[in-house]
Amino acid sequence: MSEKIFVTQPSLPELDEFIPYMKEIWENKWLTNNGPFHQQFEDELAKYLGVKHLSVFSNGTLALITALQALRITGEVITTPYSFVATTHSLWWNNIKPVFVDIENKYYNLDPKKIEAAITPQTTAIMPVHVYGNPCHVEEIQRIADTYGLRVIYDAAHAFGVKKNGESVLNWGDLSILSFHATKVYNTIEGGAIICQDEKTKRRIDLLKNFGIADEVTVIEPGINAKLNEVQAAFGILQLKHVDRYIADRKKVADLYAKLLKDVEGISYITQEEGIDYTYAYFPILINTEKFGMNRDDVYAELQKHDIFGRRYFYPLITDFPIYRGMPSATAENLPVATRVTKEVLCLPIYPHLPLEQVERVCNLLKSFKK
Ligand code: T4K
Repeated sequence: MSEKIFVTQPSLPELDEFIPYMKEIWENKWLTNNGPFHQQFEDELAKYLGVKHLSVFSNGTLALITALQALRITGEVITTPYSFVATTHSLWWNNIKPVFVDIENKYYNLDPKKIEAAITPQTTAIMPVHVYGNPCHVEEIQRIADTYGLRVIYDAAHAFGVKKNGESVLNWGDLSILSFHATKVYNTIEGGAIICQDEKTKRRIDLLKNFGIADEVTVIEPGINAKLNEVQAAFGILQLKHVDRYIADRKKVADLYAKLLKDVEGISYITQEEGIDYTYAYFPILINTEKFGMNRDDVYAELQKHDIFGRRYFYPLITDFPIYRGMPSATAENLPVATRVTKEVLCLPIYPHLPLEQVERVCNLLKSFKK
């Protein structure tokens, strides 16, 4: 048996590099609750990302839940069925009804042309996802939000470091959230952030992630505990020193996949628009059964026989899970593009230290399956 290759593997610095940070924490005896590393991390991360204000979190899901609380979102929120369940779960935890709108054909993001038809008097916000880190149609979404007086909260869990025309995509909308989970381009083991546009909103978010505590004797909100501890904040600072290399190495993997799979009939992949700085979070391919001669699930299973563990992100659709499938907007007729894409997508292994010979091996196997 060869070594198992998973869809991803965490990017890690050398262990020795982390020890001095740990020593400092041990000496400080300050482990959490807005400690010195936490503050330094927020400053350095905001600079790296090119955003004005951000608040780091213990994970992306709590960041999403808190983002909705920060803007006091209620009623209905328009969102996508083509994402990780955390997107919609964050609405559920806030007692908000998700209204599902289909995705477009090219990047599999929320289709702006279909948003207006889903707006009702109860709609208060749009929650699009930059799926795989490809930017949504941000200008059109903002135009709709402005016309109807809606808030926009981007689930940017996959969009660490992504830029459009030189500017961070995280600056679009009212708020954006990031995930720093182990499987992401940039990780703090677990972690996340909310990016906001002004200091006042940051103060509110900071209160909400710390039980709503304003001072020793004042609790002004029913906040939650979503703080990032000092060990992970320090790890985040260290990871920032390496992340450009992680992204450059991911690009090599993605470029090789693109080169080797370019002319394989029945396999397609996303190509970036001009002006996008992409960070290669995922390498999804779409398998057209008729043209390729084998369906996605068989390709997925065949690769596993060779110890290659791709993932069907995002299958099933969120709207296929029992908690959501009874909703009027969750029908396949309402979501034809998502219903097709979820059956065809397979995310191939991608991470900085994935040997390029393994990329070649995956591509050769795929070519050998073609009928
Ligand atoms: N919004 C969106 C759009 C998201 O995609 C996510 C998370 C969120 C919100 C919520 O953010 P967080 O609350 O998670 O910060 C993974 C991740 O757990 C999840 O963070 C991510 N999205 C989702 C797309 O993928 P699984 O269930 O696929 O993870 P798992 O454990 O199967 O890991 C995938 C592969 O990675 C494994 O086969 C092996 C490898 N792996 C994984 C871990 C955890 C390692 O090699 N080492 C590791 O430590 O959900």
